[in-house]
Amino acid sequence: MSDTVGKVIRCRAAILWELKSKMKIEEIEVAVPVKDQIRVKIIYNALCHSDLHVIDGSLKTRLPIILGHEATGIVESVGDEVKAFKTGDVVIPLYQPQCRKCAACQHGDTNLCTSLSFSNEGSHFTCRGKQVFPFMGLGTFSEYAVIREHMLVKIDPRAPLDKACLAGCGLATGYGAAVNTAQIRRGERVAVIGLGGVGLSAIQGAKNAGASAIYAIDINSEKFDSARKMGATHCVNPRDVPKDGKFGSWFIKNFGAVDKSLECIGNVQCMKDAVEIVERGWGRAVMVGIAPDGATLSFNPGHLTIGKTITGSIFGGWKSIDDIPMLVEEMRKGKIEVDPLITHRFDLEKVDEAVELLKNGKSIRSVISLSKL
Ligand code: PAD
Ligand code: ZN
Repeated sequence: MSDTVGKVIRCRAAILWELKSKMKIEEIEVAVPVKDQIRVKIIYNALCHSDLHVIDGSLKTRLPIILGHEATGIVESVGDEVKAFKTGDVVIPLYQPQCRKCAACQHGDTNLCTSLSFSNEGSHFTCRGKQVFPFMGLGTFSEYAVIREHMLVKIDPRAPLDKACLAGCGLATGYGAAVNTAQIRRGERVAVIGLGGVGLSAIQGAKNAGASAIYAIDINSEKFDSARKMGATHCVNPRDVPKDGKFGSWFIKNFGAVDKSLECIGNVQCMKDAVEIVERGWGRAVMVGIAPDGATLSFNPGHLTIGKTITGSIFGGWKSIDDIPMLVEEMRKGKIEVDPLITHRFDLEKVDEAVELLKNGKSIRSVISLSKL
């Protein structure tokens, strides 16, 4: 790698120039890292529904943009203020940073580090003279990306990089929402609504936490096999509810209320259902899915009066730099399963095929290969 240090790198990246369009594979320039910046050679990046939210315009960002935030890579070179990383380190980029200095980092109950300033930052990517923005400060659908030191974590170099990338978002988000945010305890009854990479990881978290019943809920019954593999005990399709019925009351009548529910779609109606189906007195409904910009959630405040808790989390509530290496370790030892989540693999040229599959409910995670190891 040494022949690239100190020089601008020209490499391939997938650029979204306009909303609701295909990404284009382009040659871009990636700047030399300065100060606390680190240039990372990206090896794998899995596609998440949050990337789709940008493409379809429901999550507003600047354009043109390089998407991608669920990646593994290898440090190529570092800026002069970087202390904890060196060339060759194996890393996961983190859209949820951990600076260790801000009030949130020093608080035990949250992972929402406030050093998150990527929306105000410029870009290290250019294409044909134009700045191209990195999604959430990362932009890892590129062979190289420049990332700040507190948005990167070292992992065990023995970890399989094509699987460990899922710890950069989907797996960590769902699993953590179950164990950290929902705080699922042994013997509890749990419902997970939405069975993508995030929901299936929530199911695995519930299973490993010792849940006694796990209801996997999705309008796409093709997801039920994967849900059972991850630990679901019952699979429920809301399309089976009689035309004149409401999902919440139908669910309670058939299965009873649950201790914990997790919404893993970003659909406001499903969020209401999640509130509806938890136990009065102690039930906890966790919102994980990201609703479209401008959406509002309304529900009968009586749900709160009778003691239900409604909450949510970003990145599964993990303190990213402290916790992600531990998750990767659990994956390496087989205590956390990843294989059932990876349904497809593509080269960067085929990234739009991965988008179509995810949009149409035909895939869980597609892992895209970028630079060669
Ligand atoms: P995905 O597209 O793989 O899965 C979504 C699932 O929901 C699919 O299986 C759909 O069939 C199902 N679904 C859609 N509509 C309904 C409905 N009305 N009723 C029941 N099921 C339905 O997405 P994903 O798992 O990659 O991501 C899920 C959400 O989580 C998405 O909104 C994403 O942006 C969000 C997310 N949040 C965080 C966070 O930190 N909070 C992190 C990563 C992703
Ligand atoms: Zn994601």
